Amino acid sequence: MAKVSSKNVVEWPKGQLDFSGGCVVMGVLNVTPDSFSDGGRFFDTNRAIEHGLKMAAEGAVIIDVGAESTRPGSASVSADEQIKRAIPVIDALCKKIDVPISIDTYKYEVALAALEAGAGMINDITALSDERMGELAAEQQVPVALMHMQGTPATMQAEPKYDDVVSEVLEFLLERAKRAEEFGIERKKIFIDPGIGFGKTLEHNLLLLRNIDRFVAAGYRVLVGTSRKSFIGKLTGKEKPAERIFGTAASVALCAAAGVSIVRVHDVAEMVDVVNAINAINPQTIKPPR
Ligand code: HH2
Repeated sequence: MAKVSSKNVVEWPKGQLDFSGGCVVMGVLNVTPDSFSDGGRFFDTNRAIEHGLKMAAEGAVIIDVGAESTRPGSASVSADEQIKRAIPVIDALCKKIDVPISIDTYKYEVALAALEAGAGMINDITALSDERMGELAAEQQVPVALMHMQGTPATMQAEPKYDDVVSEVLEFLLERAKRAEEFGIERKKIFIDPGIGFGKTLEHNLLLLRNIDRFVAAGYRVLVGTSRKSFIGKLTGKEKPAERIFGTAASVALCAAAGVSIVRVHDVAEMVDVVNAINAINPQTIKPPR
């Protein structure tokens, strides 16, 4: 069994995450009409709440609520509309379960409303491009996920270019993580995320995953979202996102074995099995942040 160390438990006023057993699962809850893999399925508030409860029962230790699709080519959704979609769901889930709720947004007003409704984490795909997000997370002592993206969702897949994708993405994330610490966010509450599929070709995604140990060794905890993404479709020939579960499982296993702390997934029950198995086989990979 893995050694239990208090360094492996992250606690804050609204939640706790325990990494002493290894990698943990974040369940994706898209309260959107148009997300790439499950658009429309959980747009209805009651259905979204039910799905959040189901994912928690299946072993998700964080639920990531998003109210704007950021799939390639998508347009941005106003803060008012995101609030209208996400807040009733967050409010209900916080009353029913202890699992921390993360808000997937880069809009300050949405993050603020979500935290007021009980959310306990901010997942920002623009890695605190709005400085108020950093101040908010520091003030409320909540964890943050900082993701790398080249361009914006509307244009990011047009022609992604890097000289050295791994070094450039890592350098960007370390710079943003340092900035987050300067805002007053504790290092143990910062998760860096290479942003699989966000301004990346198939080869870029493969290089990032092949070198995910470099991110793990960089001094911060790592979060990775590969679930059902189009690169899995390209590798497996599976057109429909819902058919990409085994391909997703392969990438989740690789991440968990490399010491990634959180995997962000749609298929919670299946990926909990994957990480539990890998955590048992590979307990030595658990590395608290320096
Ligand atoms: N991927 C998506 C959305 N948010 N956040 C982080 N930190 N990392 C990711 O890889 C990530 C993310 C895209 O997936 P999904 O939410 O299912 O799709 P959509 O953006 O179409 O709603």
